[in-house]
Amino acid sequence: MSFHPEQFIEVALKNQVLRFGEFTLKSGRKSPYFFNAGLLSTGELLSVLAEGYADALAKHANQDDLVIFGAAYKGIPFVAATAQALWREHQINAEWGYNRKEAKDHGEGGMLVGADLKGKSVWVIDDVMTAGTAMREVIALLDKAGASVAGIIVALDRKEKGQGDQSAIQELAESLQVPVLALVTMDDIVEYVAKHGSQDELAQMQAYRAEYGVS
Ligand code: OMP
Repeated sequence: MSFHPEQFIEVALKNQVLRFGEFTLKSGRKSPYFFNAGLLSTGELLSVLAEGYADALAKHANQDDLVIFGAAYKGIPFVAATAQALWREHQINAEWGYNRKEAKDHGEGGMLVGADLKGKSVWVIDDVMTAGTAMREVIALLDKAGASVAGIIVALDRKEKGQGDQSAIQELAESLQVPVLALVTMDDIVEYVAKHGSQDELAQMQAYRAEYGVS
């Protein structure tokens, strides 16, 4: 299956990756839905996601010297699978790497694994963007490693306010002056719920979007 937002939402719901209910987010916001990318835990689901990232990168990234980076922990399998999908589906031989959360003090040591990032311009792959806090930490980490950001790609853009009135994605795209892409957005999910969900779910999603979302 090639990547299609509506089909992906359907598969995500079937596998409990996407759930409706009451969830407290990292930002403290109380959300009527949650996307748990950790449950993309079969070969098929991981392949669908990785091919989605790879298609978007093949379309939007500079394919010469492409370097992709996954932030620990969830970004690690995603970046590895995406590097494979880029090669298999697009014959793009990207370098890839990731960080450790704890520095290794023996062997090769350090916080970074894989591609040497120093002086490189790197695409960051992550699961979800809400207020952008996690992504800002990744950017600081890359900065410390002497790398710059070429672009950012996430599976889900919740299209929520970041530090100001713009969405976190808009803020990052503006401050870094790089493309920030998403495979699926909150609007795709609302559209899906309007077609296939209950009135109650739709009302809760719309109320949440009115409070924290941006148009
Ligand atoms: P921000 O740092 O606020 O952008 O939140 C992004 C992070 O929140 C993700 O990397 C996840 O760890 C987590 N998250 C989800 O996984 N799924 C969601 O639907 C919402 C969140 C969240 O807590 O906002």
